[in-house]
Amino acid sequence: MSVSFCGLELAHPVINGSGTFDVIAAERAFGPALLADLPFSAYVSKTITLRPRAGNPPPRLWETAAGMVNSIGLPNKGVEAYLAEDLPRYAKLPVPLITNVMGATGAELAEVAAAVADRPEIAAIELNVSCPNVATGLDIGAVPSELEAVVRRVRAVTAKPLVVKLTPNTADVALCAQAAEAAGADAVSLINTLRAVALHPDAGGARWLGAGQGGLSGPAIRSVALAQVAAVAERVSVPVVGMGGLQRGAHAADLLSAGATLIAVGTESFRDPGAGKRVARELAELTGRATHPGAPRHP
Ligand code: RRO
Repeated sequence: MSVSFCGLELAHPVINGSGTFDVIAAERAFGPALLADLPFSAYVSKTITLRPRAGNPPPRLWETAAGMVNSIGLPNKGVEAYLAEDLPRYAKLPVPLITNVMGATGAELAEVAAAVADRPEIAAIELNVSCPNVATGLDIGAVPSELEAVVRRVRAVTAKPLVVKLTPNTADVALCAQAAEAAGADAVSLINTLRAVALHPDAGGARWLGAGQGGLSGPAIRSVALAQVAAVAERVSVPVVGMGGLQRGAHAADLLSAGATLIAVGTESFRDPGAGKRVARELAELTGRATHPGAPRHP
């Protein structure tokens, strides 16, 4: 099941979605054995920005029938404290570290990327381009020409493998993927959460989330993820990291057959912190079985 990805040799194709599995908190809760036996073949840390951010006002979560809406608002300690406090802990992980960064403009993103660019503990950088452009209200990654310019700026400041985490909130995600590739991305990852609103259960249409809107994740978005991953994989030659609502090995196999090289477990890790390990095991069993003619494909 080992897999090559952007020059990294990974033990299996299952990683985590940024912001959905906090290894520092997990070590506190479950002990150091968890880190030695990490469920993921690479670890993606949660989004960091240039300066510290408090995040959005509460409430920040809403559970839906088949998923959840979050508006966490990227609370983080900023890149300087990330490098000083978190990086030494992540460096002890037995797998490569992918650092996820975000900025409101190309200049800001390039500044964060440059700050992490020469740290040997970091194997790759993932760019989160789901930050809203204050002028248009659209995500900065939603418009292919704007995305291309942003990725070019970041490409210029780092030789590390660059993964662009595409936004699904766009007219044509494959065009965005092509723009990222043209600007020098080494890989793309998708899907981030789908823009969503939750209403207060008993306040006549008032919005529930403190920030007014958020992003939908979980099983509800699995079919959208499958469609977007397939559309992107058909149009780019860089590797694709597929994610969105997967819960089982069979769902991971679907994303791989849609053209993904790696898959990421996200919301399912909140329900089952062992989900990464389970999905990797189920996927290995399925792949093994699939080599025998007549084996059932999806349980
Ligand atoms: O922090 C968040 O609210 C957040 C981010 Br940065 C993201 O990329 N996706 C998401 O669903 N929430």
